[in-house]
Amino acid sequence: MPREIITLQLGQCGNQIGMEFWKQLCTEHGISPEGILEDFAVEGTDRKDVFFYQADDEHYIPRAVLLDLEPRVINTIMNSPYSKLYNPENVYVSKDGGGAGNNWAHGYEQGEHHYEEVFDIIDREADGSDSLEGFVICHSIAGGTGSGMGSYIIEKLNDRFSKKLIQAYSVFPNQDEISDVVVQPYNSLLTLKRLTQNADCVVVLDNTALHRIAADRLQIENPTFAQINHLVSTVMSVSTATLRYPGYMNNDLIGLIASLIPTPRLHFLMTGYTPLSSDAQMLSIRKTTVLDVMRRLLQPKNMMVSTPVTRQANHCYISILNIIQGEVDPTQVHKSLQRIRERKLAQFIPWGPASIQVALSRKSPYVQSANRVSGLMLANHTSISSLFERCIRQYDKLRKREAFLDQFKKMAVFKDNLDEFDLSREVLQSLIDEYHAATTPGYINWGTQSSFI
Ligand SMILES: Nc1nc2c(ncn2[C@@H]2O[C@H](COP(=O)(O)OP(=O)(O)OP(=O)(O)O)[C@@H](O)[C@H]2O)c(=O)[nH]1
Ligand SMILES: [Mg+2]
Repeated sequence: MPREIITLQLGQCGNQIGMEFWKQLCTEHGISPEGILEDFAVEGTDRKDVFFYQADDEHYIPRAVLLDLEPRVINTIMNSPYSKLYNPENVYVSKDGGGAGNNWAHGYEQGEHHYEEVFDIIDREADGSDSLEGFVICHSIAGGTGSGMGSYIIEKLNDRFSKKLIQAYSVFPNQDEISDVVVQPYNSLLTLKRLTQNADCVVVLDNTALHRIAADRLQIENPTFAQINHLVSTVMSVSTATLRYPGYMNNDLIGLIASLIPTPRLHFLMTGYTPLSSDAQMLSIRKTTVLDVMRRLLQPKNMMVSTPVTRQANHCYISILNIIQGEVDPTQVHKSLQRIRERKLAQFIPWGPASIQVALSRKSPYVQSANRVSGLMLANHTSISSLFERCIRQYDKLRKREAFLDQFKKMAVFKDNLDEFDLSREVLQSLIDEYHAATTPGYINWGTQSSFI
């Protein structure tokens, strides 16, 4: 039985990464930009119906909802070769068209304002699936629409579809560039509260790390969003490969999440991918093995999250899932895992089983790859908390100066007081504390002892 997943893409970033994701999925499943199955793909044993459904005339249509408060990005999609792919009834652009002006509270308020229309679309999509497993949200946490309207929608999804999973692909802002979004820390903090409380799993896509990888590893001097989003769509497509090309394990989202997230709040995942194309040039002169791939996935430089180089605290892995594709001899996997264990290449939590899980995934027969073996690591690592610590530090600085609060006070959420800020800070601080606690054996008693340090 298909376990369908509905994708919601919000704001500029959400729609841009969403568009790349659908392009990639079409290529992998042999679906043309107009949604027609290519002749060479009719015999496929892949599972297209998780992410697509078929219209009366057999066109494949993404289970996707495109939302924005300004028309520019969605217009670009609607003027691209992929314009006929989407169900036009699932494309929603606010009529005022002014965007949320990088203001979380504005986006949140607009979410409330457009609630009926947006949830009509979502309900229709949900009714159209046999066995809906959950929702995937694509957005950035730093702007106004993806963060604010995204927050509102995540809360409502949680209320209305309480038994369905919510997974987010959340883009974190680039810390290396001077941001034009000065209120980024406000927006991020408020969004992170919802991602902590209302999502089941968040795949963190960190623009800081993605830019560094593009610059250092792919030798692209000033990477564009299109180039960065190519990395993002690789992560998104490989992380859903086991759902689309089912094998023995991780065939549904719940299985994937359950194997990575042992405790409910610690659900922010890092990713790593290898080989990147510049590595591939090197690979042409030698043979890649599963061990090479798995070892490389454990190197910080391959991680798509910018945690500090000097590893303070005793940060460690809570869990790891490596999705390996290509020509792999399963006995090599066992040997590689043994080697990694002997050499202590990965430090695990002291309160649970320390193991790297490996999913050998089939991949699209229609996409040629230069590499024999490639791998994506999905990792639950306690050092993700350093991103949240940075967010709180930046927030505190702004808040102390009461900077830019006026534009927030104009919105309903903050009309009477600024409690929502304080509450969000508390939630995020407690998440950080929990990640630190997870590095100690005493974590099993977390939450039961009030004096836990
Ligand atoms: N990786 C990536 N990041 C993006 C992209 N577009 C925007 N961003 C990042 O997203 C953040 C800004 O959020 P946007 O998505 O532009 O904002 P929005 O959700 O449309 O909200 P408003 O425009 O304020 O209504 C910044 O941190 C940008 O660096 C993209 O295509 N790819
Ligand atoms: Mg926008």
